[in-house]
Amino acid sequence: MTASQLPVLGRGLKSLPKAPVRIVHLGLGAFHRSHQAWYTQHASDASEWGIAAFTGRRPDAAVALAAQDGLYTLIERSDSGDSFEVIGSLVEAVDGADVGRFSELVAAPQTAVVTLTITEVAYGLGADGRLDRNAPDVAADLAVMGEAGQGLPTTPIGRLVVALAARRDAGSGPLAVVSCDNLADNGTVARAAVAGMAEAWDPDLAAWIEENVSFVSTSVDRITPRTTEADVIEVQDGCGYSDRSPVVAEPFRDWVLCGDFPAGRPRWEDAGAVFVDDIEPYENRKLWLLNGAHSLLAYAGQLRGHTTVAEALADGLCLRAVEAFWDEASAHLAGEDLHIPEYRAALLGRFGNRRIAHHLSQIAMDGTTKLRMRAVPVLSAERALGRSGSGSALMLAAWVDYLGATAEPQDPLAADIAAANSQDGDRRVVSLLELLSPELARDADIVALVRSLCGTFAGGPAPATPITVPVRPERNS
Ligand code: CS2
Repeated sequence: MTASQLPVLGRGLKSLPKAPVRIVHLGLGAFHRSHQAWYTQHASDASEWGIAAFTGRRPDAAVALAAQDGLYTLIERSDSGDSFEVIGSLVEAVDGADVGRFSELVAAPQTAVVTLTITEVAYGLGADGRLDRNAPDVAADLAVMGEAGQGLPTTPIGRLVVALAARRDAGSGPLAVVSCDNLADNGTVARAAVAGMAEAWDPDLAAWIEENVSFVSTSVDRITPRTTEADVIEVQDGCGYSDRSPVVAEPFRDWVLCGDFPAGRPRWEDAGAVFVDDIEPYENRKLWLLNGAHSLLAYAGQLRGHTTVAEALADGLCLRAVEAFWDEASAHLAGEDLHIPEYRAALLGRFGNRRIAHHLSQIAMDGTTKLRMRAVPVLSAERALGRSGSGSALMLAAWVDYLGATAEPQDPLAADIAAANSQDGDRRVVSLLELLSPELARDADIVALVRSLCGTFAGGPAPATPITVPVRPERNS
């Protein structure tokens, strides 16, 4: 049978009963589908909790999924083989530009939870932790929303604020907003972003949000590389149907949540999610050890000519850099429950899974936002104890070198990076560090340390080619 003769997933094939929409998601990408949608499907009350998911920048993912009635195959890829599962918790997939439908669903009384995977940069916060109202996209949204509330915003936070206004107007009562982006204290960050936009638009709405919206903090984890054409073909061959939107993920998954759900939630704990009172240690463990090592490998690995996480980890120089950074970070992770040695050992196994082609170029994006959370806190903590912080400084040096070798890095501060890059020597390093932390950039010892570490990853085992930057995917992995 040729591919075009195969039955298509969702068109009468494997139809699953549809749960009512009670969760609205913003940021329909691979990670949402491998993580929150998986947890929702595996909750014991899954039949009561359907997800309506909206894309962020482009409609493509919604169009492809809608054509399959929201169904898709999750390929769970371990280092010994693949297994397949059809996920049916997405009951509606919609273009994010359809702010009307988004508002209608957020305003519906049965909706209890709004989840977000909108990327770290979409929270639009300045260095002071408050919404930067002068950022061009935020200012454009505020202008278009206007006092009469007529226009349609384009930023995720603008869309959420408009939808929350619709919920207030409908009298549908409280609900929970759950950030699933890799940010420290992401619930507080989401609250600050939403409150900042609401205050600028409609102070009464800001007061309503304060009273009625619970911002839940979470630490999310599941390595989800971008789907390739080979994955589509693998599903055809292995499952005997056509699925244009499979998603690939490692077997490991983790979800730690902290906060209230005033209108209820699925029993995600049945699927392994953990609810805690103090999330910070878990967040830091994940952000520093997993994401920190990822960023280090992304910059160092590409400078050494590698393409994927597994390739970079197999390079002794990169591995030693990761271990040195982990030693520093671990010194600031307290608590027996964190099981740091086991966590580190498990990470080496996860990163080393060669069947997962997790591209370094994808992780390298948005370095200014990511390094502020992945490298700066560890370096600052080391300095506060009077230590050099060379392990974290090496991550910054790799980033500085990567920016010197990359024509057009994807970053919200790309223009500032270009301006900094036009300078030389210490001046260049200071200007780049200022984008991460003005305080660190003022410390002459740190500048000298970072500068002395530049060049560490020059001349790799693979020939150095100019580093290229891919098109930005719809949220991340
Ligand atoms: C990665 C994460 O792209 C990145 O910045 O570090 O997306 C990482 O793969 C996930 O957080 C894993 O849970």
